[in-house]
Amino acid sequence: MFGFNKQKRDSDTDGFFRRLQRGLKKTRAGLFDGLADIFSGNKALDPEQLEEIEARLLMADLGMESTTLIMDALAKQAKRNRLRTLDELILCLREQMIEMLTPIQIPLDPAVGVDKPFVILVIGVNGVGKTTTIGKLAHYFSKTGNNVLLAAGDTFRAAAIEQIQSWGEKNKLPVIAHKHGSDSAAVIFDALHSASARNSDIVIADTAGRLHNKDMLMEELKKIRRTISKFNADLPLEVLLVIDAGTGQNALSQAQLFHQATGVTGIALTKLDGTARGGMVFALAQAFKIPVRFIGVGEQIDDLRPFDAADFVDALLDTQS
Ligand SMILES: Nc1nc2c(ncn2[C@@H]2O[C@H](COP(=O)(O)OP(=O)(O)OP(=O)(O)O)[C@@H](O)[C@H]2O)c(=O)[nH]1
Ligand SMILES: [Mg+2]
Repeated sequence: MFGFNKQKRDSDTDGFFRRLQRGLKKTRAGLFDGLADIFSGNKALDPEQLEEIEARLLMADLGMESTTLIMDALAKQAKRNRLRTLDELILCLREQMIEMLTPIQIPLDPAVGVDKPFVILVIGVNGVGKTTTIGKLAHYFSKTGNNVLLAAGDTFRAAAIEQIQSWGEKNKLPVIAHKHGSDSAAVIFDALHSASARNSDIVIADTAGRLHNKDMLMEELKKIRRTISKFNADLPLEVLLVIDAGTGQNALSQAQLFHQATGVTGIALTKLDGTARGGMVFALAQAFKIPVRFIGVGEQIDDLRPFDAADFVDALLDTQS
């Protein structure tokens, strides 16, 4: 609609952006469908009309804190008689939303540590896309010249080992695996040894999906973390929490409980090509300030990109083409 950011995209990125835009369609519809009727074109929105927008932001999972911040900005604009059209509203939302998400746009940089390898421990509830994200991450980091090794740390779910091995084959990368049912921490310890021997740059470790409210499983994650420190307390470690973007407000309790158990350092948002609930990113950003490192918009090896606040907001608001 507005054409921001357009010049910086090539056709590949453009395809990615379109999928993101389609994935966020439902959220966008919830925010804007039928909203044009409340604008008169020459008068700014009144407090009652602003309430309608507030309700829509809350419905779109933005959470109370983000919604309040946005509504404060909108109220200021309305006072200056600037909120007279839907386009003016969208411009104001765009500015506010980008401002909110920019602090969590911190790319994952595996070159930060002195010691090697850089370890990425991938955690999250069942079925959110952990193993698929690992396949995509392996591709992403190999492409930029890193030696990547994978650890089949999900020893629990049937066929989980075969699944990560198949991503290893696709990426032509080694996968360290033990038997089904064996100790997950031991697999990861073994992978770290192997990575040292091979001089690998990055180890990406899978873990079994677990419910965030099951104490025993969360204890296992703590044990994995301790094992990594035992191997070398100075290893740079990213604890990457994978969240399904279709989740809505439950994402907040997932983030909270995983963060309590393991100290999450980054988030990967998956399935943004499906029927995503984009508003929850704002709620997450306000509540935890944990960087969103990557977003996934599909099941293929190349369907992962670093998170970009402006792109995300433009896809959500349709302020791009
Ligand atoms: N559309 C879409 N599907 C995805 C995406 N990421 C993962 N999936 C699909 O989601 C399903 C679950 O993905 P997995 O990677 O196995 O998820 P997981 O978190 O490892 O699952 P568990 O190990 O069982 O906990 C698979 O069918 C994936 O293909 C994505 O970004 N978009
Ligand atoms: Mg898995």
